[in-house]
Amino acid sequence: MNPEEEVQDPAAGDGAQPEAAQHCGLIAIVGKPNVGKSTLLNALVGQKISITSRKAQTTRHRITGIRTEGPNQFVFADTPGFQTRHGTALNRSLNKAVTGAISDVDVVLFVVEAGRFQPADAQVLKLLKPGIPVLLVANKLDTVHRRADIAPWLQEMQQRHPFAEIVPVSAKQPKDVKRLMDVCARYLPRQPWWYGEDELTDRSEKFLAGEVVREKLFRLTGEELPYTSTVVIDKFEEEPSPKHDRFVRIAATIVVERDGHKAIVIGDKGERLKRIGTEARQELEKLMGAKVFIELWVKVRGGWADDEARVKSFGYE
Ligand SMILES: Nc1nc2c(ncn2[C@@H]2O[C@H](COP(=O)(O)OP(=O)(O)OP(=O)(O)O)[C@@H](O)[C@H]2O)c(=O)[nH]1
Ligand SMILES: [Mg+2]
Repeated sequence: MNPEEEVQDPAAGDGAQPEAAQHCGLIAIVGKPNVGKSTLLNALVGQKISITSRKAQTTRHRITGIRTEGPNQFVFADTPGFQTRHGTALNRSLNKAVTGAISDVDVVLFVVEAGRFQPADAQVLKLLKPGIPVLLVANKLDTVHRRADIAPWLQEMQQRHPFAEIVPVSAKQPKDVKRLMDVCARYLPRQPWWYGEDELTDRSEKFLAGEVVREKLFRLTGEELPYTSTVVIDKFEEEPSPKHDRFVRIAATIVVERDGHKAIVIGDKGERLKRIGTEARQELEKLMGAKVFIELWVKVRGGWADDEARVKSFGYE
């Protein structure tokens, strides 16, 4: 078989691809907090892998999301928003995840909000290594009401840095995401795939469980709760069940910094904590195809985000 023919036909992807025709590459997604990196990762992978919220510092680890289509295997690395303000142990860990993810990649998606380029964006741009192509992804295009305003800004961006390409998108618009995928495909070297065709992430179900609880925590508390809260999974056990194909028992602790924060998380008569648990359970049941039982606790650990040992013990590298 002529491998070139395979490459020409991305729709021919549901069977095995001959190794000689396979393309595979690593694509880092970086940017300042809250620009929509994780929303984009999920859209590119076609499934929710990485949690998202309106709060900054939602992503706290490098998270791999994989998409295999036709001859192409895209290995995306979502990263935390780069922190420029406070040098806490947690922030240092977040930034380490960013700097660790940008070397040895085939292409970088540098995500900014369309029409905006701020000092925090410039700091991220400075981290990028010469020699690796950078695509400027101008996200949240749907929030730009006067499209005419965007043209001069795009020109300004082209002058700022020799971006390989500039791709304006809305992560919430499937046709934009498809267009971005097609651009990314051009940067995948020809080499055998690194992951199985059906693999979506390198993260365990236990890790995802902690992330989903943290997402519900962030979404249901909003601005009231500072970002210095985290979730630790104490138990993640698959148990035999006569009624269900899979039954998973999870216990998790939400760690906050102050008694006042604990009260916010628990809510009136425990209502909020209950809702966090219910929403997390429903989402995890779908994600894992299992019946899930989840038990949540709240613990106060003052100053944990600035305590190197504690930050490590809570699973941050
Ligand atoms: N209107 C609009 N909102 C978006 C778009 N992409 C992301 N968002 C929203 O922006 C917020 C932040 O999205 P995330 O994907 O969590 O952003 P992030 O860059 O991963 O944030 P951190 O992990 O905290 O650095 C969420 O409320 C998203 O729903 C978009 O294209 N348009
Ligand atoms: Mg994120």
